[in-house]
Amino acid sequence: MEVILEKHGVKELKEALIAAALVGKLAFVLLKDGAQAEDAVALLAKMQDPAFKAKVMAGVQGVEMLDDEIQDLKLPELLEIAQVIPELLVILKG
Ligand SMILES: [Ca+2]
Repeated sequence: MEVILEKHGVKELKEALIAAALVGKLAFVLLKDGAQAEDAVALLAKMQDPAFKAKVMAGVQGVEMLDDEIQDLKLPELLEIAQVIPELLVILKG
């Protein structure tokens, strides 16, 4: 049972990393020329994108589990989390 919970925590952490990359990338793109009213419009428009919204919500929903998970990370879990890095790079470069 504990193993299942830890696996779940790893999944939440990966989802949170993806959500942070998506939101961070969007904020960077929108705010690099300063904050304008249309940035808020663009953000709202982006939240209408079901794939974007689903990933951000998945990351946000698990965030309360992350404290315990980060304090309890083991090497196999780190390796599993590292598998998310290529997806993060695609988001950040895209
Ligand atoms: Ca802007």
